[in-house]
Amino acid sequence: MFAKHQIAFLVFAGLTTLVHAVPALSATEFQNENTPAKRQSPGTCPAPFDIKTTASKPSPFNIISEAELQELVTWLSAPERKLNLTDYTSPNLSQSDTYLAFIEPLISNKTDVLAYLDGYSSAPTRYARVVGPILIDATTQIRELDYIYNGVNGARIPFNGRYGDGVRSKAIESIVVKTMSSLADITIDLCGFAYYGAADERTNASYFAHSPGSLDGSSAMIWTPWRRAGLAPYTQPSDLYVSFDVSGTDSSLYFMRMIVYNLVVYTSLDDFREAWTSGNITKTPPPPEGKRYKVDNDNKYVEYLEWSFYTRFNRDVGIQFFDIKYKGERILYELSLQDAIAQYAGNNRFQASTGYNDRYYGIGADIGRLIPGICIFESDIGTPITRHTDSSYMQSTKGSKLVVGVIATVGNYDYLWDYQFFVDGSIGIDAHASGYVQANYYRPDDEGKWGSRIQEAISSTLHTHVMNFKADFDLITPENTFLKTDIIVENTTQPWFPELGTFEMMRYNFTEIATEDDGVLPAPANGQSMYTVINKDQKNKWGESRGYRIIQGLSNIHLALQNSPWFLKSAEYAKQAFAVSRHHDEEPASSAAYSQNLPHAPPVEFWGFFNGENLVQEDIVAWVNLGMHHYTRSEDIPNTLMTEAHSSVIFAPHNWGTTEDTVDLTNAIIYNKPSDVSSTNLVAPDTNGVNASVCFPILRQDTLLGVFEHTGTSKEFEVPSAGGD
Ligand SMILES: *[C@@H]1O[C@H](CO)[C@@H](O)[C@H](O)[C@H]1NC(C)=O
Ligand SMILES: *[C@@H]1O[C@H](CO)[C@@H](O)[C@H](O)[C@H]1NC(C)=O
Ligand SMILES: *[C@@H]1O[C@H](CO)[C@@H](O)[C@H](O)[C@H]1NC(C)=O
Ligand SMILES: *[C@@H]1O[C@H](CO)[C@@H](O)[C@H](O)[C@H]1NC(C)=O
Ligand SMILES: *[C@@H]1O[C@H](CO)[C@@H](O)[C@H](O)[C@H]1NC(C)=O
Ligand SMILES: *[C@@H]1O[C@H](CO)[C@@H](O)[C@H](O)[C@H]1NC(C)=O
Ligand SMILES: *[C@@H]1O[C@H](CO)[C@@H](O)[C@H](O)[C@H]1NC(C)=O
Ligand SMILES: *[C@@H]1O[C@H](CO)[C@@H](O)[C@H](O)[C@H]1NC(C)=O
Ligand SMILES: [Cu+2]
Repeated sequence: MFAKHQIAFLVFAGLTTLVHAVPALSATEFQNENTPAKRQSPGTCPAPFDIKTTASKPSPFNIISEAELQELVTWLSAPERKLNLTDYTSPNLSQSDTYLAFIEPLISNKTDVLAYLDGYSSAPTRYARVVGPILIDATTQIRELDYIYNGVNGARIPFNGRYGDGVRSKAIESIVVKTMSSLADITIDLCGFAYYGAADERTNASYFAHSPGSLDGSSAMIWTPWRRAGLAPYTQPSDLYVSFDVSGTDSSLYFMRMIVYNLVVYTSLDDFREAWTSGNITKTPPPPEGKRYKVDNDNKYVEYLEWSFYTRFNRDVGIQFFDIKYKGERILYELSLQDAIAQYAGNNRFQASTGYNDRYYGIGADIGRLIPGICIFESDIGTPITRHTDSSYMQSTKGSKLVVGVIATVGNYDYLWDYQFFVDGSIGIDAHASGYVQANYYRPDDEGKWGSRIQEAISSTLHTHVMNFKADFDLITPENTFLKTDIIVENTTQPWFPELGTFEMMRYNFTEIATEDDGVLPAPANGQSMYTVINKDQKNKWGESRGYRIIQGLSNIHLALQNSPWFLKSAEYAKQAFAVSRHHDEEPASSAAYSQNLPHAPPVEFWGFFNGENLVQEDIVAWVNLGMHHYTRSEDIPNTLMTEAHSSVIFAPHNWGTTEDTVDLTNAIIYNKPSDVSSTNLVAPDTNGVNASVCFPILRQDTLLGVFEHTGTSKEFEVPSAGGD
């Protein structure tokens, strides 16, 4: 059995957010009316048609019905269970009560699920998390759910480490109101807001309790960062932080521990007031106007992408991009593939010495030979760019991108490169490869060292693909700087944590790549370095250097071999993750077509670009590799699969500007909660000019949950229908 006060909270492990000043919606407000959405379309676009299939076995993952869970609540609440449960719907529910807060089906052990799925066992016994098994009959028992918790406390969550639910918030709110209302005159002066309680109409500040609010459960001490209240207070911070001791169940014992304003610690209300009265507090600037998640209803801010660029076609490398601009400002002068190489391995004359420079064969020349080569289309990115649900509104920005797709067939391989221009100012490159592996004669004495056996007498061959890209950033002007931002860990102290002494804290540490001597860079271990190109002479509104970040994606590999005779000097661009050099007209490309048969004396020796030149606020070029180590397998027959043969990189704005400078909110929508939830009137959602598709009639339960669509690559959106049923 669980100890008193534990039962309800165990299940919340991992959820700790505590939001104040935003009353939680009750579940019933979201309950749908069990009316299935109509599939018949009144308009012109065809209704989606469901194609039916049946799983070979009933799911072992969705095993307990709503009705059964309700039955379980009734069973748990019976006096014979001796749980002394207070009804969780009681208006007088207090944090010292024992109550059911959460029940869910327990995921079955994998051992049992596999035994069932693989056919040698019946369906796993069904359990509910909190209590189980759920069969309500004479054999039903309660067991402590402890086998999944190997921490020092097992399944027992100390009260001070409990989940912050509404009942807990209510208890904490008392000391917060008492403290903050007594400081209202000071907070109005320093921060322009005051707090008298969530429901008090004079209140125009909000706070939340930071997490974690306890370290080991022996006490609970929270920090409350203070913000201006409003639709999205996350971007309305102030410099005021107040800490409270909220240990234990008796809220009358809670007390204010510390106030920190402008980095000065005050340990009592009197100290804080005295400093303020004597003019000994340096006032910090008020919070900025935050527009990030706000949609201007009057202006119906809807635009299509703001990108512009030139393309060029080239025999060696195919499509190249020049003068890429976003909102009229130049981001890249050039973005282009330099070469696509493949290095093979083996112990025979042919495989060991194979090293292809596809630029030699002509990546451009091979575009469109077998497949229509280029296509440009707009596509959904599969996720929203932003999304957030609050109690009073719900917003989302549909993620769209323009894709310039390039497919080249070079010999045994097809390459597919997607250049993508996102609605948020990001540029992505995705590379895929498919085709025939260059197979080897199968010899048992090779012991599989260079590939697996894939046919009676055929072995596949280990090889590496590397695709080098030139990214000549010209952020507004050509003079840019390459900045490495490391996340480093230090032991530190902070005056407001006297109880901790020294503790580990991470921070940024900046290093400019000063000269070409440092221009060859590894892939950051654990992603703990960020690479950005910045323009130190172009500051954004907040004085930060405007920049773009180079973010590694999938499989950003380079050649494993550094000294192979077959790529000795001809593929130096493919021997590190990143490189940054000074632009010179004499150094337009990292590779050359005629390198193929001159690996010891290639026309272009990439490392020759790196000769100590200054890189700070110069015209710099970043060289980035995509690729795949091809661990060949039987599935490569007949053709390599693009699902796995996939590599990517993203260039994303980094302090490029404020949201209104950078993000194209074309597809932003916001739904506001109706003031009267029980109203039968549909409140038309603010869709920022984008109306819902006629294929998805808006029903009453969609007042907060809605869908929208837009079509084509133009600014035209589908005409809405009235919807409803
Ligand atoms: C809730 O508390 C109030 C005031 O203490 C009391 O009058 C009321 O009967 C209580 N309600 C329940 C359901 O216990
Ligand atoms: C049962 O719960 C009530 C309400 O929280 C509490 O006052 C009472 O002490 C509890 N009884 C026992 C035996 O724990
Ligand atoms: C899952 O496996 C663990 C370890 O064998 C066992 O202790 C536990 O009872 C199993 N849980 C269920 C629900 O069968
Ligand atoms: C908050 O209310 C106070 C008066 O109580 C007022 O002086 C202040 O300007 C208000 N702040 C904001 C941001 O509306
Ligand atoms: C003002 O604050 C400083 C630092 O907190 C302190 O040293 C000084 O004594 C204070 N002066 C007055 C007049 O309170
Ligand atoms: C911080 O100090 C602890 C205790 O001396 C030590 O074990 C740890 O390695 C230090 N961490 C760093 C990042 O120096
Ligand atoms: C932080 O950056 C500076 C300047 O680049 C460098 O000298 C120093 O070694 C870095 N510190 C750490 C801990 O990496
Ligand atoms: C969206 O629907 C509203 C209400 O039906 C209509 O007035 C408006 O013109 C529509 N907007 C577009 C872009 O079709
Ligand atoms: Cu391959």
